[in-house]
Amino acid sequence: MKPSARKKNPHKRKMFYITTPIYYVNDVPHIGHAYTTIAADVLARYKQLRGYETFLLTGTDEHGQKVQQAAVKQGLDPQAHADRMVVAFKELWKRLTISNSDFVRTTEERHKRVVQYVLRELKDRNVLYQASYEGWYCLPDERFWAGEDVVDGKCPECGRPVEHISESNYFFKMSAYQERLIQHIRKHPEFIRPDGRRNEVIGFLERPLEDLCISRPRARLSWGIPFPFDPDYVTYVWVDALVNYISIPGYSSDNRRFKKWWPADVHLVGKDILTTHAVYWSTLLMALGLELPKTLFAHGWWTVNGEKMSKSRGNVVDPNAMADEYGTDAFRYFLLREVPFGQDGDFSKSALTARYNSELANDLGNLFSRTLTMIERYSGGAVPKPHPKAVKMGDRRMAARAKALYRTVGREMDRFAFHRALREIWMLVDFANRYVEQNAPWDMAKDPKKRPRLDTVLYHLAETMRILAIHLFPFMPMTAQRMITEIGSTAQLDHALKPQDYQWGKLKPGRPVQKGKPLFPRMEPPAAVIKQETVASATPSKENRMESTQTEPSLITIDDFRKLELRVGRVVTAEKVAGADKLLKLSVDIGTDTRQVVAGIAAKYAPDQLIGKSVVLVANLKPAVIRGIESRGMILAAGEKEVEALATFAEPVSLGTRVK
Ligand code: ME8
Repeated sequence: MKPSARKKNPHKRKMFYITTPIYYVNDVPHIGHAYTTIAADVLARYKQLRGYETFLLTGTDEHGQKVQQAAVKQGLDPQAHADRMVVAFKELWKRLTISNSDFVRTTEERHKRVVQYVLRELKDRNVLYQASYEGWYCLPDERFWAGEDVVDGKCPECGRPVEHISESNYFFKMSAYQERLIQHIRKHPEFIRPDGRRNEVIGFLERPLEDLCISRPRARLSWGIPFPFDPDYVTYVWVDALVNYISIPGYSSDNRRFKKWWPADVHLVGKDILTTHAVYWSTLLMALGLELPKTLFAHGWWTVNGEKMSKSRGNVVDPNAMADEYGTDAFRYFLLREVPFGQDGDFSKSALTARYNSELANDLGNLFSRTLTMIERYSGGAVPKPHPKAVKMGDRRMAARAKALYRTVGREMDRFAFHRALREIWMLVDFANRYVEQNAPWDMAKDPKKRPRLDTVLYHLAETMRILAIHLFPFMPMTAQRMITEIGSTAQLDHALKPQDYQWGKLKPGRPVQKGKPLFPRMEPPAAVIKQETVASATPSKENRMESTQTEPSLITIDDFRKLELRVGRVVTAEKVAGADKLLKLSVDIGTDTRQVVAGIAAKYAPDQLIGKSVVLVANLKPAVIRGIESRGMILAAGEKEVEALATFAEPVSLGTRVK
């Protein structure tokens, strides 16, 4: 880079290298694979937007016994099988708008050469030796286990049967690095994340570390990278696979490039493969004299409708089908919003539909569409010019919140807390929705004297949409780019923005807006959700009442009670539900979040009486759909057949406080 060019660059030259696991090609990808890859893409896009030069690497793991067996089953040779399967991964990443910089296949020459170089290096550095080995082998995990580890003839990790094997192999002196590795993990708390996972690895390292068998006799398994100095062996598939992280950025082939990217900033993996990364990979890197990656993040596991996902159960979720049904962006959003990154989560279409309708179609989609409609209707379809003298406190507050997202979203993203970053963004969405209601631009439009105020309000909304779109981009790239364009900005979000683009007031007045189709057309809830319709009503339904008279009252333990997450909330909006006498649709602010709740209290309260009231919200109730409206929580009220009074507070309490 020329010095003059560097001056123009508002950011220092910052690099971000992130990887996903490379997936086995023994089967087609499912939501688990999609999850890791989407998360990596979100981080890469976020960093790129903030001026980093990014490198996102994903790919496929094509050698080894598992893949060979899958090929045999298909009646194909392993290469032909891999060539066929890899298409499903590449197509899916396109479909999910993954912006990977490269895609590695371990059967490519550029990778195989480096694996062989690594083996020679290990030999030259005297960390390889040959020995005969007897032990138990888990074929699906491709791992050896010592006799004492095996539980009833089964693999201690996956529970499947192990085979007894006796053969001569090459071993890597992994044990020699045990102490160094422990020291490294202790000294670098950011190395293994989240914290709980670090403790797991430390726990694993409390036992003596064994050496690692890194070869497989060709006579037993031919589908692997040949040992360069012993034609009787192929490379253990895990060593082959892990090397992808350095082979692609140029280790041993392009030193400048390698120096530019290595060490990786993040290896993103599922918790299933944390040990292979934290222990095998780290010690191999130490043996090669290379730096360790800065962070290894092991995320949690998805189940489906509460069950383990498996082919035999027939419940494997195809990400293509989800993208068809809900759209790519909504699917991406859901995976990262639903579960704190690092924890396990459960996937269900009812949860996806509920979030889709309430957060995307309702909160965000309606806000955006209302903003554009009002600009079209009251401002001739062009972004109006705000009037400095007409700016009020509420406008300043919204602008301050919008500006603050740069810091708050950044803070959460840098901690891998995607769900919290989205929550920060949604606090602005909720604020803007309230802002529309409070300002009622439709009333201002009736009075020509209120023109300056109307223009100011509409400008504030449009500019808020621009800033929202910027922060949403990593999560929902297509939607965010559409928002930006429709609001009349020319920004391209797949490029680095300038720091000032995150500031308030960059949207140019006078630019034409162009309202398109709804961002998220409402979805019919899946049949299973409709069945739950009665759950969130404050007055029990007939069915529920019958059930409660038939069952004996029983005592609950304190632990049962603690399962309830009761929080202080405040009613922000309330309206009647069309066609239902008893129901009101409320939005309840609980500090971190604003919940839409359908409550059976219309016989007792008129909507206006409720606005501003403190209430107790059951915050961890499963979402339900009542009369086609999602209800996320329930408010507590006293009364047998009819509601008599809402539970509220005698003293002021801050929103979101836990009630226990
Ligand atoms: O292990 N929930 O490949 P793999 C969340 N080739 N994530 C899941 C998941 C689930 N239910 N199921 C799979 C391999 N994943 C090796 C990796 S890397 C050098 C070699 C995701 O095809 C998660 O990221 O079995 C997990 O770590 C990965 O897929 C395993 O993919």
